[in-house]
Amino acid sequence: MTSHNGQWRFATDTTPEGIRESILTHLRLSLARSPDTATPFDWWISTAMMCQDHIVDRFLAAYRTQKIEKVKRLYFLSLEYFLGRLLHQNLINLGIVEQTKKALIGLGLDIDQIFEEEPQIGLGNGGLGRLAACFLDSLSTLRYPAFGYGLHYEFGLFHQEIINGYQVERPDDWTRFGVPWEIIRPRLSQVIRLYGNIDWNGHKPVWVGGKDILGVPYDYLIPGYNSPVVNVLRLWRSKSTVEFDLEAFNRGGYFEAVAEKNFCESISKVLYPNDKTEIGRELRLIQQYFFVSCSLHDIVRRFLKEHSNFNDFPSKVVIHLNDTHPSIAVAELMRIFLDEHNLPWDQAWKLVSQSFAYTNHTLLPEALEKWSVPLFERVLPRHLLIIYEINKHLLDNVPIDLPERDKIIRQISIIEETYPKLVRMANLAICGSYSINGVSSLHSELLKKSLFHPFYLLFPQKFRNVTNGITPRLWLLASNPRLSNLITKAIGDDWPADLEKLKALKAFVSDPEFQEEYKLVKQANKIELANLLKSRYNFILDPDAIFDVQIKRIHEYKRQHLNLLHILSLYRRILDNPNLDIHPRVFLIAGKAAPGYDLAKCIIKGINAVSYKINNDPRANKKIRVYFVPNYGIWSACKIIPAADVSEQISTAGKEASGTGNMKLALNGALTVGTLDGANIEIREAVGEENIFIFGLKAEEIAQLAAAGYSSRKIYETDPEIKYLLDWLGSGEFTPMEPPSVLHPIVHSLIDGGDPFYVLADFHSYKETQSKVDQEYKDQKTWVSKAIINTASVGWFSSDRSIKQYATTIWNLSPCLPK
Ligand code: GL9
Repeated sequence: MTSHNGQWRFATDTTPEGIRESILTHLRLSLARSPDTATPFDWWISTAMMCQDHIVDRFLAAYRTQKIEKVKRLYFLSLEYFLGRLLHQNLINLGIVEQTKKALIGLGLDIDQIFEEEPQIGLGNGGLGRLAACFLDSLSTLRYPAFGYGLHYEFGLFHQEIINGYQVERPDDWTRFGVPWEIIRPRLSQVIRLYGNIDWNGHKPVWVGGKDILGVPYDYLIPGYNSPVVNVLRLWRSKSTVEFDLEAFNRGGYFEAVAEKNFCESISKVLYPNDKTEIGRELRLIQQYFFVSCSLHDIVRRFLKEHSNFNDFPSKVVIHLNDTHPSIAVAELMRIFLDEHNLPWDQAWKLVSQSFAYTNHTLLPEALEKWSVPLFERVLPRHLLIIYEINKHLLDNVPIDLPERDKIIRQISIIEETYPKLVRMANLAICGSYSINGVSSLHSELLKKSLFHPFYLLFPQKFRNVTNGITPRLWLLASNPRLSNLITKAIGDDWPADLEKLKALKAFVSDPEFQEEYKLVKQANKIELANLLKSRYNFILDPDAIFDVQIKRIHEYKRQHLNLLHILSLYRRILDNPNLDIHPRVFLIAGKAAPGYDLAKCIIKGINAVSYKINNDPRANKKIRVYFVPNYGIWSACKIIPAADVSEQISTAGKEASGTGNMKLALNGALTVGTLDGANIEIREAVGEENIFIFGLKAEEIAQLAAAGYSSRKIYETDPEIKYLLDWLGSGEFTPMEPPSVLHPIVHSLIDGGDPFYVLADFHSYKETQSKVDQEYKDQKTWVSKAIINTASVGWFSSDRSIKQYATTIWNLSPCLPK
């Protein structure tokens, strides 16, 4: 790359001929393959390497300027990054899709088939990890200097197979054939410590003994859309500091010799597939500490290369805690300042508490990590002392005259006085951060009112809201080319960089020609999905039916079983009245259940059992069909979302912090059936209440019902339809080859289990709303105009808007353009 009159020109050739040459060179020199023996996988690697060359050029320029200008950087700490596939997105962001397509055609290859060769990078569980990936895209797009930090899991999110209706998990060995995006930098490895003891050297505690672990950085370069800036996602992989205990081996102790290595490598071995509930406690704590410690040492190292004085730290470094998982960072940065750089406590605390910002992603209490003090003390003895000291300062500073002071002290304390005592990591994150935000306006309000209320009383100025967003580059431009082309034809091509430009589509809402084209796009997407699901799973989808989709992790609070009850009620009405006048509908449900979450797995079985029965019942299968699409992930989302007519966002109000699938579906013209929960509320404001189907109890009504005493058994006993449906589900009729008790856990949870997510309370409201959907779909003209209004109105939900809001209101970060 060269600088010419202040203009950077990239040396890499972006003509189809140049791209072709580069692909061929990589095939020959990097893979030692010739075109006549190359497999499609070889071609995809060569194409990715060509793409990477362009990215590297930009990265070097961007990083060089950041260094020279000593800019403030964002450091984003997240235990999850759900990246999916990168080739298509990277080519889009570099602006070389068409050239690459031509180059590949010249080589006799189809670009879409090459895209399909790429293994998914599934280092995340769901919304939280995908949000982190969208944020990386937006950070580079908006030219903000940033590093993402995380863990390089050897196994990502499990693959889901459905066998006899049950979820079966298979390991995700995603790196097996190599990853061309990775840049391994062993020279930048970090050594971190675990376990050991405290030596009281006079008054100064010294952490001695313990075990050293090596963290090796694997870098992913993240280009932005139409942007010269490339940022880095640095993922740490754990290794042993001593490769191999030769002495033990020579003594004949082979297993002893490799035991140490195995322990160290186990740290970054697997992504915990849990959604919310905590498991595998010690290893999980070590995972969190390992990646945080590696990252903070890397951050401090870089800071000291550019600055001489720690007083500048908060003005040059902002560290974002993506959920509670990395909050040990507050104690670790204190330890680095105190023990490794000998700063006094007050100065260290000032720097730390001005450098961290924290996003909370859920109100569900089981997701807020709490570690038992004995475990914590064993693994991180020095950090426990630091946390005690932080806690003492926190509690000492509660004003003497504060009403209910003792109660508030008990609630905000970082230590929960149970037996054994617990370290409350969320409390540590809040007290160590200058900013705390929720991810939708309802969620941020609920944080202040309930979960973090005592902190809000003490530090109201810390609390903010930043509603989530999605990157339009993936969730429209890459995944829905038909709609993208139609939009570009109507309003020009600058919407992917400024999604609010979609508002211009409002002029076309009543334009018959545009309506017709929009409808054809949806129809073509539905046919494509129908063909795909037919060839993969032998599913039969009538493209003229309503495609009704619920795609997300399987969880009681997301209420896939409410969807199931409604499907059963429709089935029953069809059996009672074969002439029932409803528009044909296909219910598509997809999602993974945490392997240890039995009820969620039972819900999957229930959906598959009902699906089998209905799809094979000629009395019903022309009107309704139900399919569970296996192995939901970014790939299937990109296929399903463009084809959806109805988006199910039916969580118990107050439980879904934001949701982001709701935004993806609305953007692609599906109408939402939803509760007033999470970002659904803001989506309703954006699209207007005529263009969304809202039902069910509101968050405060749920709270009132809970306080008044909710009896689901009473509903079951007094509501004949609900009684019929639950008895039917539990009758064994849907699982004829298995004991009738197979689906009892679902039925039991809804009756005597107390129905903790108010499924029965919302059933009738849901059912009535679904009839409205059916009625309204019959008027296609109105339906299409509502779909267009949805697409036109949700531009605000771009992750560019979220990131701009973070940068200006929380991080105080400026864009940095390479010179
Ligand atoms: C989540 C929330 O539950 C979602 O409502 C929210 O949209 C995302 C992103 O902010 O974060 N929190 C959380 O733990 N998950 C979320 O999806 N769970 C998973 O990612 C599996």
